[in-house]
Amino acid sequence: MFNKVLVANRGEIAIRIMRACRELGVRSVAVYSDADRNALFAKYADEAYPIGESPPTKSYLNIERILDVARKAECEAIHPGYGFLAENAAFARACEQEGIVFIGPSSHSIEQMGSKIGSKNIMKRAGIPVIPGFDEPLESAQHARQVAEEIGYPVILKASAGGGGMGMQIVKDSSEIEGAFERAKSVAMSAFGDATIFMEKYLLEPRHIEFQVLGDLKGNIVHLNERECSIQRRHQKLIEETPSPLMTPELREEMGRVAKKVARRINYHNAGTVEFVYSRGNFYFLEMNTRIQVEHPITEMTTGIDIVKEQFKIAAGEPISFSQEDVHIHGHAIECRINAEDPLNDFRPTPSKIRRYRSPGGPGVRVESGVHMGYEIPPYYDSMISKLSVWGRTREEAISRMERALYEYVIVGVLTNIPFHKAVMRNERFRSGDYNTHFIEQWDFVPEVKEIIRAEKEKGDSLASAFGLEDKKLAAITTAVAAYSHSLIAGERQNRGQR
Ligand code: MV4
Repeated sequence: MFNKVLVANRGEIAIRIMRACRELGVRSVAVYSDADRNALFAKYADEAYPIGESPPTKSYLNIERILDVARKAECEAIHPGYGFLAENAAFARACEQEGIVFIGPSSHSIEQMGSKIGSKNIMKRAGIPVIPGFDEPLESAQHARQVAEEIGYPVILKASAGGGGMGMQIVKDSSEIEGAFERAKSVAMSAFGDATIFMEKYLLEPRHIEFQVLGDLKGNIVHLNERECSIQRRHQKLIEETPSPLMTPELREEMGRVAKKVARRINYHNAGTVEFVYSRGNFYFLEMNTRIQVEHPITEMTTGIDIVKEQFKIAAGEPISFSQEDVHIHGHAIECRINAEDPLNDFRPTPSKIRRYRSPGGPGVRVESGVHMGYEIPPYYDSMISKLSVWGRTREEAISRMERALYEYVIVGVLTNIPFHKAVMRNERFRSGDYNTHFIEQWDFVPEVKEIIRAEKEKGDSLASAFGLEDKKLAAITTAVAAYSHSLIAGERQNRGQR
């Protein structure tokens, strides 16, 4: 096992990785930007080094600065977390060339899965079900029009260098195809520096099901079951759960087999996620994420496997210590991403200072967070405050436990999406398990969120209101003390004046 590992990330995932380090007896090294100089993760690490100014391009995306710290601190390995450089093949290659272990797959695997056209053609040739479409670059709007006629509307345009849905254009009929083609290309170029786009049949009522896989350096591959990730907004996941409400043992066995076939086809090692779209009884390979994912805790809660520690062990050359038969699902887990954003204002980010903070606890509750009381949420990075995950023996218990945990979550001073999560947990469609990726866009949630916020204020329907009450009393006392002391001072001045 490594002696010292550099964690090339920040916030909650940096702490999560450092927790695995601490349990494995591995020393952790943090790198932090100017905005994160007082952040919790930098304090948690055994060593912490500044790597530049707050904007990610000047810090967390600066490959040279990060490798420089790794050399100076004599780190044997680097864990990239997710986002930032986690799926950057050049970074993985730079680590390989430096003789520093990149805790993740080979740079070749990252490259292969980084091209959506490329990965789709690799999997198609391996007999893996892929979404019907035209899996070559679209040359012009005219070419797109002709291909769409062949595929049949609705179609979807996607960036080959993309992922996560950015720049996707759903096209309902031929009147929209030229505009959609131009928009898709310009977003692909601006977001990924590569304007290559392709086209697929748009699958109706899609559900986003992903399988966690682990591969070691000896070629062993296991999957750790699925996660349902269909509750997204503008391709930002908000709530994930496992097992998926749509899953049957037979379907899980079949999708799990295909997920392992995908990983094996590219000799994948370390943790990865095979994404599928499920639509009307069929599932299709979508893409493979070559990193640990935000939502990994719910898989850990239902399987008992520490995925981050497995990443360290695999990268250190150890074989996976369990077989597929050893992987069982126990109970049900749900994750809510707690973000500093305003659900009543189109989820716009609301970075500010946390004045009161108390995270929920009790049976079956796990909070991964990088914040603390008094923490100023910087505007430079994503708006995530924490991930609240709960476990229950059944889905119903997990939902009621999530409602209880959301009631307990105290974050005063920052507008968060907690009231939105409370509304989802009460939503009949969600509770039935019969939802798809259009769930949020098809639901007018604002009135329900407003009612929840009103009830919190008026009926104290959240622990935060108790703190708020205390704040009000505190404010009243402070005002009274201030008034009293002013009167004393005024009195003294008057006495002095009379003498
Ligand atoms: C699709 C799809 C339906 N049909 N492709 C691609 C990126 C991934 N994160 C989501 N993607 C999808 N690709 C075809 N041919 C549905 C999704 C999809 C989705 C699409 C629009 C809005 C939200 C979505 C959430 C999950 C999956």
